[in-house]
Amino acid sequence: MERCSVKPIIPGFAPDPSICCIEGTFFLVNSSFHLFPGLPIYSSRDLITWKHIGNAINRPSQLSLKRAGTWITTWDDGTAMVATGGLYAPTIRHHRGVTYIICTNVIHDSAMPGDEHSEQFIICAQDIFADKWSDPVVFPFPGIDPSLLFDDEKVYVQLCKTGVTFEIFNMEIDITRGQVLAGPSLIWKGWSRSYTEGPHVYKKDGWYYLLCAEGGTFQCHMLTMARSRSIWGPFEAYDRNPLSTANGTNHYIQHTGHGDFFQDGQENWWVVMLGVRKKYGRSIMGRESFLTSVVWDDDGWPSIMPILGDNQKIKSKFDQSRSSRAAWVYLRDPRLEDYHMYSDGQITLRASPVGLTSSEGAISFVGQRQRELKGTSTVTLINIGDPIPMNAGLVLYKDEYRFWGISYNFRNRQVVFEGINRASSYEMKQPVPVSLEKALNFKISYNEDHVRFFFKNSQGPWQFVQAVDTAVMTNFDFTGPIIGIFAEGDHGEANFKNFIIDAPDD
Ligand code: 6LW
Repeated sequence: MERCSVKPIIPGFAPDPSICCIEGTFFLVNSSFHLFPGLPIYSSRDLITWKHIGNAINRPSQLSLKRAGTWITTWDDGTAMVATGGLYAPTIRHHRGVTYIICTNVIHDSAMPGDEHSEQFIICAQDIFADKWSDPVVFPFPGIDPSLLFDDEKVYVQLCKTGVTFEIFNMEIDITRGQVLAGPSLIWKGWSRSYTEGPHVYKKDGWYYLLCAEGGTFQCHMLTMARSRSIWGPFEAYDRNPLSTANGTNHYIQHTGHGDFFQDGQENWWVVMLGVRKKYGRSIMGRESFLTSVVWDDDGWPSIMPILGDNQKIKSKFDQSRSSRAAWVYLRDPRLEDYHMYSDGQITLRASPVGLTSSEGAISFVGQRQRELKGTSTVTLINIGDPIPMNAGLVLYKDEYRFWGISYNFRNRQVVFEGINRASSYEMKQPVPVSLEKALNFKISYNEDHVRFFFKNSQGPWQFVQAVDTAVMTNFDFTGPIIGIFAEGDHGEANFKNFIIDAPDD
């Protein structure tokens, strides 16, 4: 296996990237599924240093993620795919001074598994740094992955119609009202005809180039291309497809696919795409965003430079300001009045009657994306004297079926490790009695192989409670790890301080 230093430009839970360049600054957006705020926006001026500057869905009034639940599909070979509803595969584009994002809200009914439907929506911003995005203009279409093309005076949307097959449709819309003016019409079934999705169209030298992801978002993932003289087709497939895939290689970066081309203002073409860092079958960070260059040949078709690592010229530096307001995430539709974040770093959570296994309801949970493959996260739980019916602690959370946490049960005076992965039949609970204290410290320490859970009293050394092999944390999934604090119980408030995420391992 190739071990190399290649790094994603956006590490940790950053799938389905889309990018646009506005006056020399690049803006990248990712899917965010069940997280609020949703649709994180990252910016860079040099394609090397990236910073999380905001989130396009940042007011609960914009849309509801109440039904962004998770569902599990078990394949014939026994492996499980874990899919989560919510915000899928946004596209970002800039036109005549306005920045647009088009996206899908996948609504999953946990009461009726398999019953998903989707709402397409468009939001816009005049000043992307101001983090003020409009309310969504919603339009119905049974699919995912919408993209936008501004073509002279017309605006086209390309989307993937889901169902038994995944195929690409095009329609003309009125962008201000979301009204369909022409179409939708089928324009391409795909090169492999397997999960043809993630379409984006680029106009170049009189051609409409249609970039798609195919093969499904896991090991068979790829990027393919077709072109046509008309946006309505017929599209001719490139005879050297796929443009890019990691399938069949032993590279560290696997599952590469779903991507977006862009130019840097100096005639260079690039592609940003998703991939995972995979070691011995584990990809603990979920799908992340990678960058590589694109070269057009004399026949007018592009080649994508491989993301290999050792000879990678592209450097990347991710600047995650942990204290920035943009970095904090909650689950689905949070009750923001239940959280108090003080300027000295103290965080108070009102306990929610529903806990981490719930796919609905406002769960008291707040955290940030894990950005480092190897590190330590710690927090101190204070004022723990009273035996109230509450459990509060530190957790590595992916979704309601998969999390691993260490917490304090106020009523039983126990520290409890709890880990579940219901997609892999893994469930473990380990209580440890503790003497009455005023404060407890929790620690999660991680690398690509193992995650370890510790606690300590105000004095004394860290006490090891449990180690989890990351193999039991990995599934074929859409989301990525969040390190968070939570409080579950009938009533009460949990007070935390010194929440430190992704510190270097000690
Ligand atoms: C997304 C699809 C995909 O809608 O995964 O990798 C889906 N590609 O295009 C969820 O992220």
